[in-house]
Amino acid sequence: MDTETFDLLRDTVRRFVAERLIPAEDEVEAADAVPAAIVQEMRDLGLFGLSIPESYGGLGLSMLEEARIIRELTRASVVFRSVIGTTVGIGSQGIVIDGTEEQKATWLPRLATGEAISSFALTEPGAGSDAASIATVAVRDGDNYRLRGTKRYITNAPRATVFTVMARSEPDVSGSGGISSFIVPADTPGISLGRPDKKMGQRGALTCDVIFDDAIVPASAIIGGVPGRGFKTAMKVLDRGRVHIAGVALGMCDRLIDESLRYARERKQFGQPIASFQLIQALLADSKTDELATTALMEATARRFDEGKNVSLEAAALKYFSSEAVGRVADRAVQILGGAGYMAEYKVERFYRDVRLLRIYEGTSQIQQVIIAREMMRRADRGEQ
Ligand code: COS
Repeated sequence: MDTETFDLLRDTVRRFVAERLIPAEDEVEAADAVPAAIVQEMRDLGLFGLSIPESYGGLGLSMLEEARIIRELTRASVVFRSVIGTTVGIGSQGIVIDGTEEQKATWLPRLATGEAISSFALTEPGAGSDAASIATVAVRDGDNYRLRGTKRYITNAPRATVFTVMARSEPDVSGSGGISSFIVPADTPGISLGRPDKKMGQRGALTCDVIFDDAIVPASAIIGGVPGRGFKTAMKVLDRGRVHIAGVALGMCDRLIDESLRYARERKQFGQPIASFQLIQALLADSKTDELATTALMEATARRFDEGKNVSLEAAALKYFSSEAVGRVADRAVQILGGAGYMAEYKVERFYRDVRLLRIYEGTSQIQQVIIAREMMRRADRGEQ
């Protein structure tokens, strides 16, 4: 996208955040739902199509552009981002990266407009960090597969039109090689949803179980058309998703730092604004340093992704660093606001709870550490840095 058009998009999102989303945050928290009118406005702005190629009706943003737009959006409650998050990210990107031409033509134009909403179904009751241990099966039945199993904590499942579902299709192949990714319309008979999950934070972001009880899908629903490649598709999707998450972390950092600074300049103790005290300044300075370091890392990793280079290590490091950094920033924000930081009406309390998930979803911090170290060793084996 040329700079001028991108700046226009960024300004539009910035205005939408300030005028529409931030004022609606309390309503979303109280109702545990994003108003339908806001979801529609997100459609109208083209936000569902950020990452879908232009040839399929999306905005076709680069990774760097997408991360920057997500950063703008998540200055408002991260829950608004979650409405578009799976369609922009993990729910659609399997089709974008590895889908057949027919799969792309069928799904991407509808996802780009937000007419269809996609959701990524990998995690299960018995499989989280160990993604290759999934037990959901896809049993071959003529030209079809029958899906059986339960997926857990599936973001946007209650509003999804389509799931990308990782299931074990090759009974003779153990581990990751026996897994395929399927494109499964949500209205397929045999699919049911569990009760909405009650969460620590991110109220209004919808998650629940998705149960497959002999849901029948055609063999042509396998992403890329070749069975046994689903785990790799999922890993590629997650590599990319981790750069997107850094954009989320940064938007939240920006807001928390704004709130911290504003409060520190207004609040007076001992006859002066608390911002004039060096111990408060140290908290502010550490948060700003975390934000700047995350920005540098995110921009470098997104550029590397856009150059077509492998980012498994870099994206894991970025996700690890950014999610831990925003956790520190949120903790300091509560500390700077003191008693007010603990009170719901000052909003920082909500950010503190919401931000906790970033260190867990799309791979825990500990899994990112594992990926970083393994990739370091692989690169050393190949004589690379
Ligand atoms: N891109 C492309 N291919 C990848 C890949 C990536 N990022 N990561 C792994 N693969 C490939 C490997 O190259 C290997 O291929 P071969 O069999 O041809 O050699 C295959 O996939 C299996 O990889 P690996 O042996 O590393 O699999 P593991 O079971 O050891 O994977 C980790 C371990 C931790 C990397 C994986 O389970 C993981 O990412 N877990 C976290 C999952 C997660 O983020 N869950 C969050 C919920 S989903 S929102």
